[in-house]
Amino acid sequence: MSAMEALILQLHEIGAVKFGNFKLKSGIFSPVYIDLRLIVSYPSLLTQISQTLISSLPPSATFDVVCGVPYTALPIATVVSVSNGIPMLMRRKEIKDYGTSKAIEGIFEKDQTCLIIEDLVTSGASVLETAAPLRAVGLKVSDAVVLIDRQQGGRENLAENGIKLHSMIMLTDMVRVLKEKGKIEEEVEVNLLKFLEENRRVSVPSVEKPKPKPRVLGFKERSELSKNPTGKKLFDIMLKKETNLCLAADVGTAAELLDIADKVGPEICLLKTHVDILPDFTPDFGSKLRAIADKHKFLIFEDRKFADIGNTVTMQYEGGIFKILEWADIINAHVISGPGIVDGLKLKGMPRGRGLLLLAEMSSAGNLATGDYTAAAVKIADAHSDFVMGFISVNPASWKCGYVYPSMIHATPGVQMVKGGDALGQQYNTPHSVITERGSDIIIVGRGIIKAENPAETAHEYRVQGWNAYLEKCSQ
Ligand code: 5BU
Repeated sequence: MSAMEALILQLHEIGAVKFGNFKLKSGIFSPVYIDLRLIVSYPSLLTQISQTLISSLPPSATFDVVCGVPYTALPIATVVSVSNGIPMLMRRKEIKDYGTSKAIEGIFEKDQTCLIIEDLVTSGASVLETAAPLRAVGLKVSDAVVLIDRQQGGRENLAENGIKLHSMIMLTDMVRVLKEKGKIEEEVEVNLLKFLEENRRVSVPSVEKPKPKPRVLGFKERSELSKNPTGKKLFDIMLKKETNLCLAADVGTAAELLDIADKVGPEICLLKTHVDILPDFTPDFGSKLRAIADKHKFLIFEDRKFADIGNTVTMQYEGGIFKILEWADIINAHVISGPGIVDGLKLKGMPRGRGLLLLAEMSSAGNLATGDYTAAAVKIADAHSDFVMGFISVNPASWKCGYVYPSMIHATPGVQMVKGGDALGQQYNTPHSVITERGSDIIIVGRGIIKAENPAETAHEYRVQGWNAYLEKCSQ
């Protein structure tokens, strides 16, 4: 009996392979269910699996570190690491909002190659979820090894994302061996082969091609369409610097803000401020930030979220302690008070060539900027396209009315390397999803960068992800 046959029989023996009618994570019903979580209770089996996994790899699959897909493959990866003396990394499913906020735990060097270890692959989605943060921190991911391949498109979906899948056991082999050894009836085998035939490819949401959209215009063409000078300028900066990253510089003091602006400046097209959170704000803050912005060629966006009637916002924009009009290229406003707010802000901003982003959507859970409200914001923007340069948006690709506005810039907050949220309702999507599937132009990243150990390096990673996603979108 071969090692593979022995392994299949043992897995069947411990009840890790069950036959019946089971609903899978992808929603489809399957005549077989494989639960490899049980293997932690069988140390010698776990050791055997871990050893065979590594020895089954072809010589072309070279790597420096291994990373198991959480959670079932973690013990497998640990045993592989320990018994072969290969360092391991761990991917967090949820990123902490305190401490270092790392998605990847462990020590590695940029450009090292990481082998992903997985227990079971159906569509390959879980492997891709682990590959994304590994790649985001600069690791190369070209191979993944799996104990059981359900043969439902995982190999193809991973190949499309540059990952070669090596599998120890194919589901068809497993069924054949169990049938040969008299563990299952012929009817079960026939049933299963029929199921596999009908479910050859389970798609992965993140690698699914977006639905056909009108041709995607690039920033160059869109800059020509923009009627607002700051909108044009922002398109041009994005193109020239090859970045669609906006830093949300929510740091504790003005001094820290100026410091991070200088460090992260080369990576960004836009720096977003909340000037009213700075305890050491002084009247020269604007000119100091402007000097840094000019040095690194980025624009300044004060996320003031004006919401009052037209007459009041003119005073809030120009006056008070902050004198936002003096130094912010871009401001934003809610449309809750109606179009008069745009008229008010325009009165002050237009003569200075400033630009306005309307809040068409928000990133926080349960927010009310949806449906008709979003449509109303788009309508107001359309009527004031000389001053309104774009939107704060979350999913403009889903707008029935808005996505057709290539002259408008769509900027999205709530972005981190891994989908998730914070304890106070913030919701995060990944740069790739925001730019490609959700149809935005700019990723706005705050804590993902400012809480990182090295904000400039991390900003660079976000920039690469955001820009590559833009290029991918344009090439479709
Ligand atoms: P974060 O640390 O990446 O969660 O910061 C997000 C920033 O974007 C923060 O400054 C918010 O005030 C801002 N923001 C947002 O998160 N969601 C929204 O809908 C809008 C702004 Br509008």
